[in-house]
Amino acid sequence: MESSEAIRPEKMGPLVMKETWNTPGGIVSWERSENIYICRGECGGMVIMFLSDEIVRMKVFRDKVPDLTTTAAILPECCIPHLFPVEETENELIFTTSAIRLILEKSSFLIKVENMQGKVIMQQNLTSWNPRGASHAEYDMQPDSHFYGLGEKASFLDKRGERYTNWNTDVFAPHLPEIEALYESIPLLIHMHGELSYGLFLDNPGRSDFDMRSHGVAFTISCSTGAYDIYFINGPHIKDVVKRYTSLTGRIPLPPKWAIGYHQSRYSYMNQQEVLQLARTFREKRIPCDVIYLDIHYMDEYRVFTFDPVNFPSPDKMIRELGELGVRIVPIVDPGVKKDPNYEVYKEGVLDKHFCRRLEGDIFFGEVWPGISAFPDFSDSRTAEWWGDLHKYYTDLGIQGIWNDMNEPAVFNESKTMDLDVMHFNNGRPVTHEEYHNLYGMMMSKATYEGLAEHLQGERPFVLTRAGYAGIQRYAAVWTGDNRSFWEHMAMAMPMVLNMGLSGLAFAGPDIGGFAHHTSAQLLVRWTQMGVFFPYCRNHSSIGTLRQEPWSFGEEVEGILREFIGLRYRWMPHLYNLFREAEVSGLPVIRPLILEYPRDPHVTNLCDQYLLGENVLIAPVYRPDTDHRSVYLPEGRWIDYWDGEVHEGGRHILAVAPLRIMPMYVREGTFVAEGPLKQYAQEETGEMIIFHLYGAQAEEGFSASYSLYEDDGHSFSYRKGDYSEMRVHAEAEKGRLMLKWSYTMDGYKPHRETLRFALCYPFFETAAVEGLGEISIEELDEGRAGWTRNGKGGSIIVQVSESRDGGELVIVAAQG
Ligand code: MIG
Repeated sequence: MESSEAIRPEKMGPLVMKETWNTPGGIVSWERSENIYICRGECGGMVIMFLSDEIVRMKVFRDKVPDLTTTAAILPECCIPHLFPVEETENELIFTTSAIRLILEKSSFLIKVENMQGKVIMQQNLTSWNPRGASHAEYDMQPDSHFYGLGEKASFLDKRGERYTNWNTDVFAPHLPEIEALYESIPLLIHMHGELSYGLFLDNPGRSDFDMRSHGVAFTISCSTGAYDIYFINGPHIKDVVKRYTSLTGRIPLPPKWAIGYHQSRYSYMNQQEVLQLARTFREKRIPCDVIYLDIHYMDEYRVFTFDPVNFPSPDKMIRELGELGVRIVPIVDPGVKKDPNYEVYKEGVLDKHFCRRLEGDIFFGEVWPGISAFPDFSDSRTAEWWGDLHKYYTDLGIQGIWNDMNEPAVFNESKTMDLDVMHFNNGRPVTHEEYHNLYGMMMSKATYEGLAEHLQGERPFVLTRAGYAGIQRYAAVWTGDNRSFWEHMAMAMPMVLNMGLSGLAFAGPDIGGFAHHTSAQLLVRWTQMGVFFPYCRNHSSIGTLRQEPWSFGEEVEGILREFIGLRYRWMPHLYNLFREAEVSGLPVIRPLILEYPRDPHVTNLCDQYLLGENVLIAPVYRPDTDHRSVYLPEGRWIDYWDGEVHEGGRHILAVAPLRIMPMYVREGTFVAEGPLKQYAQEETGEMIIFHLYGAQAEEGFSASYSLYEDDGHSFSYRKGDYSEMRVHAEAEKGRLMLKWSYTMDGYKPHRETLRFALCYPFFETAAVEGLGEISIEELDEGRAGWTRNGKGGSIIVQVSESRDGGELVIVAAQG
């Protein structure tokens, strides 16, 4: 006799069911509950929350009771709904803030956001979901639409015509123009059309898609699981969007200075002697360097929180010796914990239930470097604390920085990651890995950052991560993973890191020189020239590739690299200032021109040059055997950093760029604060500051300003007010240039007796400086007050004694 198995459905042939997409239908009722508007449709509905005049959260719900939770991307203190007037008409609900009007069409849930002039900023046409839990919305796109953001994506700056998936993925050597998913997922899209820009942030850590390619007059955003929880972020400028997005998801903490120095890495420096020798070579050759990375070979058979007893027998001694040279190490820590009952971390993890499990309770095992491994469930604060605490092992050794890799998480299997049905316990709100995936890496880095902070007792930690989700900037710097030593990848690093900057990731950079494949002398030179003006600056290369330390290609190359790495160190005060700005405002350290010149049609997709801060334009050479390149200068007058030639902007110029030169331009009337050349960021050689002023004039109408932030560079005491801020202002009138400076904050006392001002390539000749004598450069170097002509480009240097009361001086131009 047969059993019921005889009639199992599969035997009847494939079951084809039409998958219908649901929409909420028309609004049947709406209510306000504690400043939250709940609009119910025929099925499901939408919650509308105004987080400010400029930020609106719109979350679609399918059940009766809307779920208002957010992911860890959103700062809880920013998710407070505010009350704004709403007006109901026959067809619409109209919400009004001081900046926007949100119009919800009652028959369809169509949403329009207008500015106060009645111009449509955004239109969301169709919100729908299918029975399997995917959601989807469609938005208007204009003929002049341009798209930015989306974090770490390959290809050009403007994402119009592209389609991307957000699903953190470890693909080896993946930087290809067509790749849709990389290691990081930042579901923030910035849409600029005409004079308007806005951002859409989809807070969904499962798989999502942004398609600006397939629909002609519309773009779509969809996700395959979880909630359609979207934030409208108003502009009108991209800058406003970036500031507001980072007010919602957080900004980078000011890194310790050493973390923004030059870093050297390789997969792997194999033993203690090699690491020490490397550090000594940097010092002997006088090439500045702050950090050496330890890749996976430092561990005992890839067990995290161990050192290999043979190749690294005395890490404490090594770290002490490195410390004397001013070099730190940053070891790699992957999430995979080796399955080995004799290994304390594993044992503890199993006994205390820290590893990701299936619903039924069995631990998920996957293969990574250490062999079969288990993966901590960072979604649970209890586990995150445990993991953070384990870092005491490193901090006790004097380590202050950790490198998180493989935290997508990467697993050596078909899907390249954890099985989708593995659970994350999420402090009592369990979700599947499918719904949680993109948060895994960020929660690892969060646990790491918080653990380090705890054990470093007031020192700023540094975490570098490969994977991340929106908000990762609060915990870690991000590098772009396994690029290759291709010129194309060097060029692609620019739009990639620029868009990362627009997506909140102000502290980012690629592997300089390229990771996989073999670098060449020229590629290393050009890439380093570009890289020393990127926020994160690390040379890293893969096992089995040509060596790519700065001295690997003979003396000429070494000399150029020394010069450029040195330049990063001399510009450290300015760079640090920009990091502080990123912490305070969310604006990126390096910027695409479109951020500063949003009305210039030439720069909508310009990404083979970039701005450091607002006013320094960097134009790297990114092709072999090339000694000229075209550079676009936006409006204004620009001064060639190398020879002082003045160029009128708003046009293209042809820059001459032999190997030792990377074209750089400073906008007229710009201050750049420089310090002394140091071999490592905190070298005790004083805190001399030279304010360089480019293209000063002595004619009425000229003025320039700058503000310099300073603190001890390594502790958190700046958060209690131990920092200083100096305002510098230059203003001209009839043949005289007045310089004024004053401390607007003086909670930190820099170690210096004098201050210097250097007028670089001024438009006038100096006859005198009131109250100061003309002396020699040697006398200036001895610390005397006075001024001197430096020769080059007619620049002059003025030195005064430092005073907490500030001061002023007058530079008198020669007649005629
Ligand atoms: O290639 O730890 O992206 O920087 O050197 C697989 C070894 C594992 C990938 C990282 C790379 C690192 C390497 N890791």
